[in-house]
Amino acid sequence: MRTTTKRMLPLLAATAMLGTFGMSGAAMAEGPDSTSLEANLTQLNDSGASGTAWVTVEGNEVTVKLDSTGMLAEAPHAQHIHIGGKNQCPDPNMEGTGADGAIRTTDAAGDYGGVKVSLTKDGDTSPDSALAVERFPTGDATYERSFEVSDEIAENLRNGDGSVVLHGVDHNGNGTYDGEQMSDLDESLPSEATDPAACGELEMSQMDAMPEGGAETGDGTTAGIENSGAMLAGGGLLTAAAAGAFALRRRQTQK
Ligand SMILES: [Cu+2]
Repeated sequence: MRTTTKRMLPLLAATAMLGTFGMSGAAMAEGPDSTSLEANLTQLNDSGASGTAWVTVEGNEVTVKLDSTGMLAEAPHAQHIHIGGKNQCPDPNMEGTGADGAIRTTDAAGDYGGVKVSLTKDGDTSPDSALAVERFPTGDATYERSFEVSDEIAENLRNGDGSVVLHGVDHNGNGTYDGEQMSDLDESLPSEATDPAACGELEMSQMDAMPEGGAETGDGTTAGIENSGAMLAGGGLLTAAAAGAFALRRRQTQK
C-alpha cells in the first residue's frame, strides 16, 4: 500500500505543476489576450424586456457591462451569468411549470445551467448572492462592474460558455411582484420576482479583436499555440513523472 502511494506522488506533483502551467499561461495573457463576449438579450415570458451584455475576461478578472430595457420599473431584478446545460437560452415558447405555462427559472436549467455569477452591484458575486435582492438593479439596468472569478468560470467564459439571464416578470401587469404562484428558487417570494425576463447567450465578440492591429484571428491562433505549448510541457512533465515513478520502483526493487 505504501509503495503504491509513493509511486502516485510524482504523478500528483506533475498534475499540480500542470495546473500551475495553465494558470501562468492565463496570467501572462494581458491585454491582447483578453477575451470579449457579447450577449443579445431577448425576452422570455413575454416580458417585453431586452438588453445587451458585454463581458471581457482577462485572467480571472471579469468586467461586465449591461443595459436593459422593458424591465418592471422600481422592482429589483436579479441578474446572473448562468453556465451549464447546453449554454443556451430556452425557446421563449417553451411550456414552463409556472402559472399559465410561465417559464420559471429552473424550468430552463437544462438550457442555461445554473447560476455561476451573481451580477450584483456590490459585495459577493457568487451563487450565494443569486437572490440578494437589495444588491441588484431596480428597473432597467445600466450596470458595470469588474470582479474576480474562479479559474473554472474564467475558462468557461473564455470558451464562450454562458448566458446572461435577467429575472423578474410582472406576468399580470399590475406593477408589482405578486401572485399565488411562489418562486421555484425561494418559496417566500412570488414566482414573478424570480421568473426569467430576458436571456442572451454569450458569444465571442468580433468587434473587440479589431482595434489592436486588426488581427481578427490573432486571439484564436495564440490560444492554440499556448495550448499546444502547455500540452507539450505537460507531456514532458508526465514523462518525467513516469520516469520518476520508474526510478522509485527500481530503487525499491534493488533494496
Ligand atoms: Cu439567473
